[in-house]
Order: sequence, then structure tokens, then C-alpha cells
Amino acid sequence: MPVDFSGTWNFVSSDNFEGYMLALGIDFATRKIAKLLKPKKVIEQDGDSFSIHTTSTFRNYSVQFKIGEEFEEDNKGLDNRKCKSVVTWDGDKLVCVQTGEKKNRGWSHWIEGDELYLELRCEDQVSQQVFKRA
Ligand code: YOG
Repeated sequence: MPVDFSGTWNFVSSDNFEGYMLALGIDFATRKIAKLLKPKKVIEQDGDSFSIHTTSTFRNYSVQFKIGEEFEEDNKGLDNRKCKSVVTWDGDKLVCVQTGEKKNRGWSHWIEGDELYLELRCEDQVSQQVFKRA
């Protein structure tokens, strides 16, 4: 049985989100707002199909995918760069590779106890976010 990421997850903490946003070229004013946000994640997992909704008081972002199936991602409301994304399992970790203009771009999700972890990668920057089950 694979891990079940389904549920509602509330933001707990993050580190180096600023570095990640700088690597994505997010402007100063947007970074100042974004670093204060406490986003919520709602994840629906049905077999190999996932939807991840990230919501905040400033912007929302949603993505849907099937494990192993490449899809076009528009990153609308984030950095707005298009990329080709694919998500696979690495053991109990969900690993997304986002191929496009930015090197080494992607993210990973995993669960520890009642906490959801998200590692965001872009170029030489790594940011980690922690969420707790609502
Ligand atoms: O999640 O890709 O769960 O999509 C990354 C923000 C901030 C907007 C958030 C809005 C990147 C301004 C999504 C934050 C910084 C800053 C709430 C992370 C870009 C712009 C939407 C993400 C994956 C994995 C699923």
C-alpha cells in the first residue's frame, strides 16, 4: 500500500523560501507578501491520480497529475513559466521534476507522522515547508 497524502494540511513553517523565490526571479514586492503567507494544501489521491490545491490569502495554485505521466505545467500565478512536469514515486516520496528554463527545478513531498513535508528546488536553492494535518 502506498502512502496516502489525501487530506487538508495547514502550514507550519518554511525555510529558505526567499532563496527559492529569488532563484525563480520573483520580484521584491511579491516576495515580501509571499513570505508572510501560511498556505493550506488540500491533496486528493485516488490510485495514481493526484490533485494538489494550494490556497492562500494572496494566490492559489492547483495541479493535477498521474504518476509517471508527463504534463504541461503553467505555474500560473507563481513564476508563470511553462514547464514539462512528471511525478514519480521514490519509495514513499512523491518526486516531481519540472523541466524547463530553470535548471534543477522540482519538488518532493513526504509524510512524517502527522506532518507533510515539501522540498522545493530551483537551480542551487532548496526550500523546505512543513504542514500539519488539519
Ligand atoms: O506545490 O509547487 O505541493 O503545486 C510555491 C510558490 C505565492 C505566490 C507555492 C503563492 C513559488 C508568489 C506552490 C503561494 C513562489 C510567489 C501559494 C508550491 C512563486 C511566486 C500558492 C508547489 C506543489 C507541491 C504543487
